[in-house]
Amino acid sequence: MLKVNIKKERKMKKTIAIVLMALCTFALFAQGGSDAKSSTGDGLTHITMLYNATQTEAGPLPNDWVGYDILKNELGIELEASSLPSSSTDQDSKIQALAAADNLPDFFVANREVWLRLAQQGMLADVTDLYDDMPNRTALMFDADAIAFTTLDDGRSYGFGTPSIITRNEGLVIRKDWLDNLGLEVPTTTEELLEVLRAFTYDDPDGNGKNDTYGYGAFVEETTYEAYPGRRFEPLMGAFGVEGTWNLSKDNAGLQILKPEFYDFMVYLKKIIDEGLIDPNWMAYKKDDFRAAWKQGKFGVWREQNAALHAQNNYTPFDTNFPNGEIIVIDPPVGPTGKSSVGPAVRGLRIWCISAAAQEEGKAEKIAQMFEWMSHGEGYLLCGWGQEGINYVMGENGIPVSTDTELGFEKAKGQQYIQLRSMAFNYASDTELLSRYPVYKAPVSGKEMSALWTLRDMQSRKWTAANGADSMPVPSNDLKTYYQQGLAEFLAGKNELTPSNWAKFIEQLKNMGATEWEQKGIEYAKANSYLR
Ligand SMILES: [Ca+2]
Repeated sequence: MLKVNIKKERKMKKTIAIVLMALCTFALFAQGGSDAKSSTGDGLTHITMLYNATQTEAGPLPNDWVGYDILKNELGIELEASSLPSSSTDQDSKIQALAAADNLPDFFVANREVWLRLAQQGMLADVTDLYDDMPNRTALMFDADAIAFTTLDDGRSYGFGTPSIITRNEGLVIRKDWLDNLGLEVPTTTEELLEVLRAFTYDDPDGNGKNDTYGYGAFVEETTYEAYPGRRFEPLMGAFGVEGTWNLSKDNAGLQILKPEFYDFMVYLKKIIDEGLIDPNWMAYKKDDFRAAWKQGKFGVWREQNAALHAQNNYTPFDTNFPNGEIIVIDPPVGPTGKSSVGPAVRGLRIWCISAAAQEEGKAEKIAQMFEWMSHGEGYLLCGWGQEGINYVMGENGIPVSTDTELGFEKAKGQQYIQLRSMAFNYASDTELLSRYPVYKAPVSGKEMSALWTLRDMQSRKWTAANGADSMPVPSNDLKTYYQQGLAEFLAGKNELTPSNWAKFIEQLKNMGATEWEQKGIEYAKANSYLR
């Protein structure tokens, strides 16, 4: 009892400290007090905002940023913008401290865990009806998955899940020139893929008269949401519905390895291995070896990232080795029960939130207008690239280029003017991506190429939405090792892959903690509304 009290007291002290800290930090916002938050006598709507800076070390958005005047004159908004700390932990504590002090800014960005807590406490505005007020931004960013990411059990959305990274930028790819050499079609099912892998291994697809190629190429690349054998095998796992570490569907949530279909995937992969259809170095390769291997024409089917495949520097060695070579993106193969997927896709969404208080004060529509303005046209350019002629000049294809002056957006001083870039960028538009992935001519073949075209192709294929999969609980080291080694032993033939041996392995896996891990994961996914 005593212990509990001490704990409580400590917690109380901590809360008070946080509140005080928040009050100091937010003296800036506090100057207006709560009454000045609403419309002022000048007819302007005063909006306080907390953003994540593009470059925290470059200094805050300067007061002479022309966007302030435009917002005032065109939208009737008096914006007061402050920057969040750079580390995400500090960002979380800052927002939570402000919430504890009942002093949230009107509009701010948070990660999902903080967002969820605030939403459940009723501190955030219901923004469900605001998507229609932002047609450009909604079309660019808020698809059903993104809206589901910020929707609670009541079916209402409490924030805008906004992209912060390029997603779905990988795909299953194939040597089209090898298919053509052998008179084969693009495989569409697991059975057809098997046929193509056999031909690529045994029918001299490169026509050099040597037995020196394989069908599939891979290496073990694991992430928290792509467990062993990992990312490079996801398109094969997807054919059996066991892509990713976790199944995050409402009706079948749990660890994929514990699903009966995982065994079917293992049988399929074992067949590929036993028939010698995969580059046998897959167990030893690291990323660089794997990439060197396809550039040397070792295998004909693999999963690759758009830029690693088709950006100029990366494609040049392949183009030099195989001027007549061609690598295309294909649909992941369809398995026996009609399933297919490139793999689990996480979105890296950050959530822009309107505080419940701001909504009560009638500011939500104004905030939506501002957010919309930042997503296209003039506002987009101002937030993302700065002012034309000062921070950027418009280059070819409508892509802004940094000016040579100290105010160029790539220079230290100029960077201050693009501190709101994350509010504008969609990580999806041609304007942003063409500057990153320009069109070029391959040096030897002379082919016109762009990693952006490849990206678009990859994004159009079938992925499994897995928002939140990257923050799921992880297994203990012992359990993880047993998981990896157990699968590796089956694949290497050290343990014969039979239904009874598989059942024994799964039994032992559960005994070692897989059951608890799964239970913990399902609870976490439920608590965070990650199940779809
Ligand atoms: Ca050959």
